[in-house]
Formats: sequence, C-alpha cells, structure tokens
Amino acid sequence: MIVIQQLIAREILDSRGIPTVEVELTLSNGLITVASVPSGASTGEHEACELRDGNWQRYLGKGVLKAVVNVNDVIAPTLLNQSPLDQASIDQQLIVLDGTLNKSHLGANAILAVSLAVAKAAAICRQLPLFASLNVGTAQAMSIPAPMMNIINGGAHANNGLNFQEFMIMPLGFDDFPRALQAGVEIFQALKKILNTRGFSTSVGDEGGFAPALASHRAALDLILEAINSAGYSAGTQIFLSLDLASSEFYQEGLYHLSCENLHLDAAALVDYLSALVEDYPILSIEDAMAENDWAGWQLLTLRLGHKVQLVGDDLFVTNTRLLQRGIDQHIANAILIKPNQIGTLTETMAAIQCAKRAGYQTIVSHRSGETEDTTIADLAVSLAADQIKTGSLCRTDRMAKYNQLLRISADKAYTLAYAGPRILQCLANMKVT
Ligand code: 2PG
Ligand code: MG
Repeated sequence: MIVIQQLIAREILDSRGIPTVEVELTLSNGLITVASVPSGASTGEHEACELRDGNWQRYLGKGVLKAVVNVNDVIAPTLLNQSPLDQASIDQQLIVLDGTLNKSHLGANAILAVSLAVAKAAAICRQLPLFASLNVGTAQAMSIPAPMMNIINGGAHANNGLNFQEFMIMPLGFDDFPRALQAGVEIFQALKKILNTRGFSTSVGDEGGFAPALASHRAALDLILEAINSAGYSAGTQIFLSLDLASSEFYQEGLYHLSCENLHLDAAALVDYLSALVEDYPILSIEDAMAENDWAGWQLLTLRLGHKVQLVGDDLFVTNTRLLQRGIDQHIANAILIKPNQIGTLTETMAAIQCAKRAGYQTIVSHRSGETEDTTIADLAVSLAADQIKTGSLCRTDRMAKYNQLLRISADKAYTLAYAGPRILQCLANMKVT
C-alpha cells in the first residue's frame, strides 16, 4: 500500500504578494505532490479562520509561519504512514486535531493545504487525473463548468470607485469550452480597445479585470455590451452578464451605500435598483446582492428576483452546509458560491456542492482574489459537475492557470465531457423569460 511518507509546509506568496501556505506531500513510492491555498479580500465574517502570524515585523503581520509550523509539527506526525485514499477520514482527523468550529487552532489555511495535497496524492495512487480521482465514488456524471469571467473589477479589488466588485460575462451559448473561452478572450480584448480609445485606464484589478474609473455601474455594463458587440458576439443569446456586488463591503447601519452614484439605499430600494438592471440588461446572475447578515434583505430579494435570475450566496453561505441548509429551508437565494478555503477541507467543500445540488441550487466553484498557481478548483468543478466556475478575467497567470487546466481536461480523449454552458443557458435563460 502506498502511504504518506512526508508532509512539509512552507510559506509562499500569492498573486497579491501576500504570504500563503504550500504543502509538499511525498508518497512512499517517491512521488511528490504540491498544493497551495488562496486568500480573499472581501472575506465573509463566517468563513473558517485564516491563521496569520500578526507579527508586524514581517509582511505587515500577514506571515503564515504559525500555520506552517502547525502542518509540520502537529498535522504531519498524525498523517504519516496513512493511505491518502480515504479523503473523508483524513479530513475528519484534521477537523478533530483542530478541535474548533472555525478551524482557528491550526488554521484553515494549514488544514486546506494538507487536504488538497492528500487529494492530489490519491489521484497519483489511483493513476487518474485529479478530476477523475475526485469523482470516484460520487456516482456523478462529470461536465466542464461554464465560466463567469470578471472583466471589470471594482469594490475591494480595485480603486476605481465602483461599488460593485465584479462585472462578469458568461459565454453560455457555445457547444464546447474552448470556443466559449475564445469568445471571452476576444471580448476582453475588444473591451481593452474601447477603453483605450475613450481614454480610460486599461490597468487591471486583483482578478485581472480592467479597473476604469467609471461614473456608474450602468456605464460598466454598457461598455461590456459594446465590447461583446464589437467582438462579433451577441449579448442575450451567446453571452450573458453576471454581477458580484459583494455588498457587505458597502453596507452600513441598514443602508447600502452606492457612493459612486451618490445613492444610499435600504434593502427594498436596492432590490428595486437591481430589478431595473435585470430588466434593462441580459443579467442572469447576481452574487451577494445583500449583506451577509441581512437575511431579511435576502428574503425580499429572493421573492422579487429568485424566479428570474440566479441569486448566488457567497459571504452569505461561506461554503458551509449549515448556513446553506438555513438558506434552503427559508427559500433564500438559489445558488451557492463554493470556495474551499471558506470551510477548510475538501470533504466539507464537496459536501456543500452535493447539498446544493440535492436542493436544486446552482453551484459555482470559485477562486479567491488572492490566488496561487494551484489549479485544483478546475478539477473540483469538473469532478462534481458544478454548473459554473468563477476564476477571474482573461489575463494574469494566476487566473489563466485555471482556464488552461479546463482546456487540458476538455482535450482529454479518455473522457468525453460536455460543456455545461447550454445546460445553464436553458435553465437560467428560461428563468429570465418567465
Ligand atoms: C468573491 C471573491 C472572489 P474575495 O467575493 O467572490 O471573486 O473575492 O476572494 O476577495 O473574497
Ligand atoms: Mg463574492
């Protein structure tokens, strides 16, 4: 039996130059796997704990040497000589070793890096690609997720004044993933040209989307529609729009402050504002329209728009099945964003996807704004047939690495995997029409 022979953690840097955890796992057959974890900027209050050193002499307190020590001194001795094949058992041991509800003892960053490295080691043992190995025992037909591409950045990911964090395109009306990706790239390039011509900045934000200083959210949507058109695609049949408001970032004392438009709205007024946008633009998905603790606002929103568009809970659910179940029970939102580092183990992440699927919620596997070259989320999305993947814009290697992995998986002749775009289109576009 092949077993875990060595686990070594180290501090590496993410796409923002901020420390994060990488784990290198050596198997008894001599093969080595490496996994690293990402980090958010607009993090949800209820996320698992990202353990940081807090020592201001190093990396402004953001070092992760304590998490590294936790892997090397606490986790490694426990997992040595175990087979990596039973992911659920290993993740359960990590949860028990930590002993807290939010993984604050060992750090979710330490725990997840190990959990992901173990999954990659299991794939080696099974001699399967990671997506196929993750699929073992799930009885789930795999597919390639439809991307949400974040081509204009705002909020906490840029300093352009836009309050909404992400303006995304969804290339749904294509038969295969490579063609859908090509459309996204061509639209991104068209947008660059338009911004350039109009004298706007073409600098990019944290997720590789442009960050022009625009006067309103509608101005951003108009520019994107223009870019779609100028690249030769049709908005509303091939390409759709999607927003992440990340509204906890601009919610204060009961009001949503859209400072760039000088608007200060209560939940009902924000729902009106969004309803008008949905009427006027081919928007199929809105994430975190309401703040993470504004469940009453979420209820209003879902009643009004839940039959028309995908309403995604990110900070609201934080990939936590307990919070998701509350949403399901109260008929709040109809989709969940899945971020492994919000919950801290792969097993719990996969449980959240499966729970959402059983309830008929759409699933979107997501990166963080601070990323590494690790591409596990691409394999994860394929393995459980997540409907969509959110992995940033169409530039910068930290984002492109995930798209490139999906290209590799699409091209794998041993598997015939359908592109989920047309399936999502049918589901969401029908919603919008009715
Ligand atoms: C989000 C994410 C990823 P962050 O809000 O959905 O786009 O941002 O990683 O900063 O939380
Ligand atoms: Mg979000």
